[in-house]
Formats: sequence, C-alpha cells, structure tokens
Amino acid sequence: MKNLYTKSLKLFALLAISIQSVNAQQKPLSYWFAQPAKIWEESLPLGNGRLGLTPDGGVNEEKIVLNDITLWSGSPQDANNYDAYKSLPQIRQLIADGKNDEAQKLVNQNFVCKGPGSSGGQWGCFQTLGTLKLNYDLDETKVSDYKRTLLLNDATATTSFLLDGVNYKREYFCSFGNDVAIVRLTADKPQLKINIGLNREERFKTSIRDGKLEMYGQLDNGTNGKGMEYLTKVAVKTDGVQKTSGNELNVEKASVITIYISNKTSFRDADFRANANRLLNSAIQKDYASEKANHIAKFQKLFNRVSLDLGTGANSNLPINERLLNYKQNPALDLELPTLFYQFGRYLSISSTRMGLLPPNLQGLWAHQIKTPWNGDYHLDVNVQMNHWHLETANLGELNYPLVDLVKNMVPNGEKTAKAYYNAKGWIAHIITNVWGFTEPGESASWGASNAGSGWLCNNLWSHYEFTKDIDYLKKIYPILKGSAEFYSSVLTPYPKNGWLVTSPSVSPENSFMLPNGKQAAITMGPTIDNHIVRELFRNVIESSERLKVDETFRKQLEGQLAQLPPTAIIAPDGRIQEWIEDYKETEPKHRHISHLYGLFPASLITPSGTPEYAEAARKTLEVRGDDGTGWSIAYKLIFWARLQDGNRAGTLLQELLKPVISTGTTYGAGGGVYTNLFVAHPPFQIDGNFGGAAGIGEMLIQSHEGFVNLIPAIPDLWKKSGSVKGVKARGGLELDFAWQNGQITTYKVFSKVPANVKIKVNGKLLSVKSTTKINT
Ligand code: FUC
Repeated sequence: MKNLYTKSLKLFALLAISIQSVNAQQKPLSYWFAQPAKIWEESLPLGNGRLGLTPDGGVNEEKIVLNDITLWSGSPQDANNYDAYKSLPQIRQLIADGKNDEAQKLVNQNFVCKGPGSSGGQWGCFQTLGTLKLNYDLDETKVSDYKRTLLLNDATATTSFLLDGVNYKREYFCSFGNDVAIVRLTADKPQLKINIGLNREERFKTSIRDGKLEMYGQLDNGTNGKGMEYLTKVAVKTDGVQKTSGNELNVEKASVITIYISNKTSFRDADFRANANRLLNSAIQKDYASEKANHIAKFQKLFNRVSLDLGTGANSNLPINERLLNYKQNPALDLELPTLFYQFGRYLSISSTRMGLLPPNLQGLWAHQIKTPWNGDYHLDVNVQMNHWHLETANLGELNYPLVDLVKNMVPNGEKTAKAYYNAKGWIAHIITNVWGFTEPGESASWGASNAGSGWLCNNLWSHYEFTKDIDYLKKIYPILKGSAEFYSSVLTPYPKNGWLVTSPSVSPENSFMLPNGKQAAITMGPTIDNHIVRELFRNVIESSERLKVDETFRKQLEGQLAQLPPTAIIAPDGRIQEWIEDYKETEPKHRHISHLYGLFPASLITPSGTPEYAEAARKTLEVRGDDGTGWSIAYKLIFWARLQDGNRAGTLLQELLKPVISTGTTYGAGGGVYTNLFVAHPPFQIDGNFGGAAGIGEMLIQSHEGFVNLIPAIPDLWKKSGSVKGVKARGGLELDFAWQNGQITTYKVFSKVPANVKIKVNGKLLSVKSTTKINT
C-alpha cells in the first residue's frame, strides 16, 4: 500500500514538473468590489466560449444576466441588388470627374443593399438570453465584509458577506467541463432561503417540468416570426427543502444550494431541446468539487500558457473602482493593472469563443439587452478584426478558427455580391456581417460602401499562418485569400490622372471630406486603406501560391498589378499620411477611424527602420488625431504607438484607455475608457477595445513583423525597472520567455517545435540564435 502511495506521489511530482514546463503559470490575478453592481457594466463577466453569466452580486435580490453566443434573431437573406453593376460605369465616371457628391447620390440609390439592411428584422441581432433572478430573504442593511471578486486564473467569480453572524458565499462559473453554468450558494448555518425565476424582455415562456425550471422562446426571423429557438433549463441540488411555486423554484433551510443552468439554441442544432436536457442531466450527476476542478483545469490549459509580471504596487490590492480612479493620477502605484488588463483580454477571449462555434461579436458574448448596440454584430472595418489582434502573441492562436469559419461561410454570398455590384470574380464583404452570412454593402453610402471588409479579414487569416507556418492551415485558407484577391484584381480600375490601379467606388471607413466645390462626400476612388489592403493581400497570395506551388498565371497577374498600385502619399506641408487619393480637406480631423495607418498595423508596410519617412508621417498623423476617442480607437492608437516603438507614448495611451467611464449612452468622439468591471467603453460597452488593448500591450513587449524578433521594443520607463514574460509567441512558430532589469534584457529563451535559426534583437543588437525544441509550441 505504502509503495503504491509513494509511487503515485512520485508520478504526481513528475507530472507537476512537466505541467510547469509547458505552462508558464501566472500568479493569481483578480479584481474585486466592496459592493454589488449598480449597473450591468459593474457585474462580473464569466463564460465558457458559449454560455455567459454576469452576476451582479445583489445581497437580497440578485440578477444574473445569461448569454449564449449563438442566440441571434434574423435569418439568411439575399439583399443583393443584381442590377447594381449597371450603374458602376456612371458612378466611376462621376468620381473621375471630381463629382463625388453626385456619385454618392447614385451609390445611395443603386449601390446599397436591398431592403432595410442592418436595421431590418431579417438582418437580426445578437440578444441577451435573459435573466436568472435569485430572491433571497435577507436584510441587506445588516451586511458587512461584502466582497465580490473575479478570479481570472480560475474563471470563477465569488460574492461573500457576513450577515447576522452568518457567513454567506456564492460561487459562479460557466463550466468548461460539462458546458453548463453553475451558481453555488453556501451559508455556515442551514438558513438559506431562495426563490429562483427566469425571464427576459420578450419572446419567452417559463414553466416547471419534473421539478426543473425551464424557459422556451422563439426569436423573430424577420419574415414569418419563426426564428431561432432556445431552451433554458434550471435545476437545483441542495441539502435543504426544495419546492416549486408558480414558475419558480424555491429552496429553504439549506446550507448549500447548487444551481445548474443549461441552454441550447437551434443554431445548427435540430436537437437543441434534447441537448439542453442532456447537458443538464450529466452536470447534475457530477459532484461539485470535481466539476469545478475539471472546469479550472480545462480553462487553465489555455490561460496558463502565458504569464506576465510587470511588478505590483501599493494600490494593486484596492477595489477595482478605486484602482482605476488612482491609475490616471499615479500609474507607478499599480504596476499590476496593465498585467491584469492584458490577462483579462486573454481571459475574455477564452471565455467568449470556442473552436467550432462563433467568434466574439461586438460585445464578445455578453449582452444584457434585446436590442444590443449595433446589433451586437460583426463590423468589418476594424472591430471584429481587432477582436483577434492579441491572440497570436498571447499564445491563443487556435481561437482564430471561429473567425476563419465565419469568413468561410461568407464566401458564397460574397461571390453573389461581387457579381451583383461589380460584375466581378471572387468574393467581397463590405462593412458588416452577421451569423447569416451578409456581405452586401450597408444601407447608406457614407459608411456602407467600404471595399475593405473582405481584404481586411484576410489579414487576420494570414496572420495565423505567419505565426504558425502551418502549411495545412495555409491550404485551408488559400481559397478564401485567393477569392478575395480575385475580387480586387478584377475590379481595380485606372485612376484617370496617372493610371494607378484603384478600387472604385469605396470609402475610407466612416470618414468624409470636403470637395473643392465645398460639398461633403465619403465616396471616392482608392482610399489609402484599400491601397494598403490590396498591396498586402496580393503579396500574401503571391507568397501562398509559391509555397503551395499553384496558380502561377494568377500569381503573375497579381505581380503585374502590384507594380501599378498607388504609392502612399504624404501630405505637404504638414507631413501626415494622406487618407484619400486626393488631398481633400477633412470634415473631422480627429475622427475615430485611423484607417490610413493600416500599413503600420495590422499590416507591416510601414516600420520605423524600413520606411522611416512613412513612420514619421504616421507619427504626425497620430498627433493630429489626438489620444482620446472611442474605446477601440484609443486601443488602436496604443498599438500604433507601440509599432512606432515609442514606449512612453504607448504607456500614455494605455492610461487613456484605462480611464474610468460611467456613461453608457452612445458617443462617437472622445470619452472612451473602461467601466469598472474592465469592459472597454466605446461608450457603450464594446469588447474590441479590450482585445485591442491586450494586443497593444503585446506589441509593447514583443514584435516580430520586421523579419526578426524584437524584445521589449516599446515599454514605458515605468515598466523598465524589472519585468518578465513567459510563453508569448512570435512569427515563425516561436515561443519566448524573457526577463529584464533597468530596461535591459537579462535572460531570454526561444523555443520552437523543431530547432530553428532565429534572428532576435536583444538590447539593441541583432543576434542569430538557435531555438530550443519544445513539442507543445
Ligand atoms: C463602427 C465604428 C463605431 C462602432 C461601430 C460598432 O461603425 O465606427 O465607432 O465601433 O462600428
């Protein structure tokens, strides 16, 4: 017996060592509040890539908002205007003649989607699933020691307090084990009393069946009202007395109550009812401790791949609302906040998307309304792309696959759209998409006619290849990339003044300009962003076709066209990058979109060492745009400054992004920041800024887009004293650990699956080193 015991101990120790060597365990990270959430944006986000929970921690009445990433109204539609291409020559001629305002009128008539577009019922909306309402029988005026915490490392939240000498504790998580959400209530005396109900604003019916609470509903599909269906089931395990009344579950005299919440929608699942029941029944059978352990182990498999230490500070243990207030004044007293924000970005990704499902939408997975802002959809002129920018360096590359699937499913409709509007080959998506594969232009020319959507998505797809060099993956995405390049290749048209090949009509996302005749317009030929996207995409498709040894003729065609794309223009005399093909006067010089710096990021066409004059022009562009903006815009600027390798300015932008925001109304100008639960505020809440912020911190710590790995290329003086990073990725299938002191790298290790020669810049010197083999890289 003893022998067996020591043997298994040894085995356990061995296992622990090997787990440690693949996992760079992050020291515990959490944030907490000393009171319940007063607004939803103060509640704690939990998710398992499909199901989401945001408990508000109310003492006597607790609301827990429920989400399912697949819950969408609307339905597939064909909103292509198949006659649109007929007006293309006239639109192009008007633009060529400098009559962009007249061209815009024509675009608004013929070159938009058919029907109401994104404001229509068929287009749909990502919606909240509803609210789990927990009514306790507690006198909240007597509460002390209240604490509400989100534990990032365990993907678990807790609420605890003392009342009348009794300790109450609540634990919440969306299990990565049995794919249900779980809420566990405990008290150190058997006097827990609770009523449990479910509701939502519309389209729901609750009932009790076999002692379980259920909610069923069907959303609007925009045609006959019979859209997506869902079934939510709630069951309870307790040591107390369980009853039902009306459409509620009641428990009393309990010291422990475990609530299981299961939900399935009919999204790609005809058996959703049976599956909702199956998930619930199998979860109930497991004991709580092993379910929780399984949940944590599965979550940590991804989360623990990266650790970051930038130090801590006197304010790091304060409640999060106070930390945020203090950070703006004195970031040196909370060096842990950037680490928390970075890891929170990774946490939110793992929690809001899952292989085989959907990418995070504008709100990730978390929405508390039926009419979610901007339909909670997928915007293609920065937002959904930004949602994925941090993933590669953050060692979560496989979380790009749901986006790859989304894009793949857009291609068939995108091919119809390419034919309908441009009589072109290949596929195009414009500015917005949904889970139903929408690719048509939006309903208004000023924002809906962007040609950039599909090409920009291809940048995300390509980026995963650059980091992994996985040739099988390249084979899978190549038809998508090629189809996108085919589109641009067949629509490029000569710019009348000099024959440059340009897109037309298009816009620089959501921005507009003044024409020499004093009229305002957005419609143009060859906005800088399109030129950058086409240049980058063609290069990537050329490289892919060489690697895969296919499509030589097409490759030659792209090579020929590449040479005729417009060069990036710098405005004289102020030296900024020009946003449009002509030096038009901007209507809004501080506009939130900074699309003409696409070449600086996410592309690598502009770099401080490779193209110093353009880097300088980018810097001037950013100075004029200013640091403030919507949440995602601040995050984008943070990334830009990191790419310009200005660590202190990147640090300033991070402070700007971490400024506390209360307002939830929509604003488009300055005023972005974070809500106290660290959700980024556009305002309103929009998750792209969380992911963009994490990407920015990633770019401050490591870059690899210039043909070599660059360690700490853009950290602020504040972080220089000491720091360490483990498990981050670089292009070429590399994984790195490194540490620094006084701004100088003191140790570094480079790993890869097979030994490789790696170029790496360390303390300003470009070195050639051999990587160490690590199978799990
Ligand atoms: C684009 C942006 C807005 C917002 C919306 C979801 O329209 O210009 O700022 O992020 O997407």
